Amino acid sequence: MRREMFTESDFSAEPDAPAAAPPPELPRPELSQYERAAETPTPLVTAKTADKKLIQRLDPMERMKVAELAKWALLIGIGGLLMWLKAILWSAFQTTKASGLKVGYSLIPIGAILGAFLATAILRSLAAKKATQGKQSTYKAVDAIRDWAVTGVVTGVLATFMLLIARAVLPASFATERSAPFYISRFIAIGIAAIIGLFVSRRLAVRGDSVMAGGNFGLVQLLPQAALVALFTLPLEDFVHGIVSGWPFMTWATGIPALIGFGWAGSTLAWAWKADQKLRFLQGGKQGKDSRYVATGGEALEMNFTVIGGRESGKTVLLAGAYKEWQENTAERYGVIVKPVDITPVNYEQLDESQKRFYLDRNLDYLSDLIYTYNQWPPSTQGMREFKFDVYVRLRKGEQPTKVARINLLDYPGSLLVTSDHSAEAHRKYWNRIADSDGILFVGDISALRRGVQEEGLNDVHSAFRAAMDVLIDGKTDRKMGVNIEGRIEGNGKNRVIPVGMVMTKCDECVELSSGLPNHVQMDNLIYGERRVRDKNDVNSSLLRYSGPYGILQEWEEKCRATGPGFADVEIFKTTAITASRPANGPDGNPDLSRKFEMISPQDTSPTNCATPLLWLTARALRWNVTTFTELKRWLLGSTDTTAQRHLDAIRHIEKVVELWQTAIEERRSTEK
Ligand SMILES: Nc1nc2c(ncn2[C@@H]2O[C@H](COP(=O)(O)OP(=O)(O)OP(=O)(O)O)[C@@H](O)[C@H]2O)c(=O)[nH]1
Ligand SMILES: [Mg+2]
Repeated sequence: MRREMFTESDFSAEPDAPAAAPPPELPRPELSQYERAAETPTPLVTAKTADKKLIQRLDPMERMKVAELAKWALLIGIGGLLMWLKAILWSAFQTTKASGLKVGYSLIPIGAILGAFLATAILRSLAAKKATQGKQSTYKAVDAIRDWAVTGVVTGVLATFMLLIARAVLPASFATERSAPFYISRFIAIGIAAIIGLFVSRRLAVRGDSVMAGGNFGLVQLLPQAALVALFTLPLEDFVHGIVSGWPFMTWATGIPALIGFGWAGSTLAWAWKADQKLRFLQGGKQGKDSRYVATGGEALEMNFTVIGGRESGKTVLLAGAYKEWQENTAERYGVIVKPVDITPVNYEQLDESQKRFYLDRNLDYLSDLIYTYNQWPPSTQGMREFKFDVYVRLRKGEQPTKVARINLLDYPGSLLVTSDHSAEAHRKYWNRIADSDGILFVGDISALRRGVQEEGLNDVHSAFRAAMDVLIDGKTDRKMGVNIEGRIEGNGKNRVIPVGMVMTKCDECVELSSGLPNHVQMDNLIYGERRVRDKNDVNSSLLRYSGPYGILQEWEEKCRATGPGFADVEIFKTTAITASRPANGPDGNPDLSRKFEMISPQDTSPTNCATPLLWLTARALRWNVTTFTELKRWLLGSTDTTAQRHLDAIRHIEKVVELWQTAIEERRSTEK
């Protein structure tokens, strides 16, 4: 079935589709050797089971939750300090006659904060539809309070100064408490200050979409809002004044929590900022390039993924299968859209054959057509090539999808890992790339495992897996992989989590021939492999190590616990690029189970689960790589909607889609059969 070579004419001419012969009745395979092990395998310490403290330290999304609390603490601290300030001013003004009035001045900011709150609430409810037209408002309470506080403090400070100046220059009658000129002058002073206060808060709020701005509605809102703030400030000020002077201990009750709040918020921010700096360094800084990092804020995060697998393990076909699944829009239905970046130049037709070949090799459209329309396997990969995809997420119906990630995915000849006929330069490039990966897919060829072929390369592939683990965590390895692997300046060590997916390819070969259903027992037994007691010298050791791909994940998890982040973020995927297949015929002309399986016919050929590992990796790598504090100003003054929140929602959304998608595939498969 496999045709090593193909020519351009394969595409112009109609392919001669093989007649879809019904698969012959085959004897049930002898499965006893694969019967499921009685013992449950030793569970790994994964991101799901790891200590909560570890996760909090390493998961930027968890850090962000803590940081949001810090934002509250900061705001409450500022509020408390203002009240305290009032007490200090109170005693300072005790000696003067008009103490009540002056104390009132010291409360203007608090009155203005409450005034801004009421003004926004009233205007928003009056014109809510207009203000939020077309966009969902998801401002967080903490950001709204921050905006009111900014308006209130600026308004209060300005108004206080204006009133003090007015008192000095205007006739004494002005200062008579609760007289008409008193109210009018205060209204004017606070009104003007509120316009400036609102304007300042709008300018400070990143991208101008804070609660105060109200989108296009902003300018219209400014004047009535300022008038309302001025109107509300006086009674609210009196109200707070009443509380504070009625209960003098309130000054302490606000002062002490304010200081505690500031202290806690400060140290939390420093902790999170430091963790983010380390992450940022590991994302790109390690190789001296500072460009490939992202702080949450709507820009797509550029990530490097690398597939590690031996010769003919199914790396390229897996990608073509993933592309096919994306094309069929299974993902679009769930709001995740993957768009390959097409690098084909406009003058493609004028290129010579070898140049054309270069671009065709990098075109997933072409590779997937080859399999799904023309029933041919792609030729084995000759050189390193990078496929680029953009991942978009649409969180709500009718909304423009947001680009959340650019994925650079490296495909290369598997022979690079098992033979020495590649240049030292190719090896060097490859290992540097491993060191610079944000996520890894180990490829396990279930066909080779099923047929029990110890392909010459299997040990070399395992060595390559192990060398990659060393390089990712420690930045160096003692293994010679055809080249002395240069260490990075620093491995990810305990500071960054690298998600690893174990992708089992060619799972169509584990099938119950009589029913045509996938044989999961057989698959699982191949994935776990032989059981071995971990430490033969320790008779008490009941820990089991497995010889199959699961054993590799056990080693990765051990490595993560020894010198890495403390747990492994791993997942196993069972995939097939063709779903329906049958064993190749033996010399006697009958299907021979000890051989590789072949495609049946184009109309029956479709991938199953090929896209999920990549989507999973995208969600997980996004999760471990977003940073909050590289842009402190944005975090403090930006609205959560456009910055972190959108990114975080996207991560959760993709994670959910991976789950849904896998269930949908299972369901589709069971109804088809
Ligand atoms: N039955 C079955 N066979 C598959 C599947 N995927 C790949 N194969 C077989 O495995 C062969 C190798 O697949 P590739 O994707 O080219 O393998 P690769 O890992 O990219 O190999 P190199 O490029 O040489 O490193 C194909 O030619 C098929 O014969 C699958 O899903 N099912
Ligand atoms: Mg390949």
